[in-house]
Amino acid sequence: MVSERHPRYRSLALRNKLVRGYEKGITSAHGLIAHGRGEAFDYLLGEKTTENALEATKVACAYLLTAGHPVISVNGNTVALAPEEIAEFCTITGIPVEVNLFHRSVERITKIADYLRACGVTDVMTGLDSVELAGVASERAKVDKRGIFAADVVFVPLEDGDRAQALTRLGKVVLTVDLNPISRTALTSTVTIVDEFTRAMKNLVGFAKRFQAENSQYRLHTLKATFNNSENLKASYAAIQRRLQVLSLR
Ligand code: PTJ
Repeated sequence: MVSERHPRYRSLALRNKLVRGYEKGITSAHGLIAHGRGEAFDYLLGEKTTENALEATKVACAYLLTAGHPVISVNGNTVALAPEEIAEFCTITGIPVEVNLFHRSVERITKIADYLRACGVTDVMTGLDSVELAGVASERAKVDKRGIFAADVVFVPLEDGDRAQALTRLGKVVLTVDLNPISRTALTSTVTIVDEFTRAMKNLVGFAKRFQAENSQYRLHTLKATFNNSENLKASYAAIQRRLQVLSLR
């Protein structure tokens, strides 16, 4: 156990979640490495949610709440990091989850689906009855007929660039969370939330509650219509630049 007084408590606690996920057979060994890449970018961003990330989260929420057939695609990292937040978001919005893995195995898919159900997610698709997406050179091409295949809006946090591109080519709205603002996923998605996944999920839950209380379709459509992903990404590059500049002048 890590003491809450440790200056790196939050970061160490997230690592523990992933290691526990790995021990349970939920997270892949590769997922631990992927988290390290994310951490490096989070350091550069100051380990806090930027204004532009919050704006992107708001817009992603607007897309999910106004979609005809939305779906949340989860993997071994996202489920280990924020199962309660995923469950809360699904309960509030009624949006289903699809387990879709890069390092795909039926054993891991089953473990993740069971774990999500135990955490309170009622509608979990496994993609075991799958169809293949064209143009994806990985196991992530195998998607559920009722889920990602049929969806108009897909929320795919911690995605690989190949499939983000393929989903966009298929005309789907792609929403992602990625701490690396220059990844192919970040560059090709409709909305890229450059933020740490657990922080982004908490904010997404907050916005879903607020928007449902407001009940304004006009506000949601305006948020979508006025958002520009490349401008938002530029704000992330600027945030990193500013932070390095401040540090270099100390
Ligand atoms: O569970 P599986 O088999 O589906 O595998 C999941 C991983 C994440 C291993 C797989 O999708 C993968 O290899 O992803 P990539 O291509 O490494 O991309 C993951 C992206 O997420 C990278 O750009 C990381 O910087 C970013 N990332 C990692 N951890 C976080 C993150 N972004 C936000 N929050 C994090 N906690």
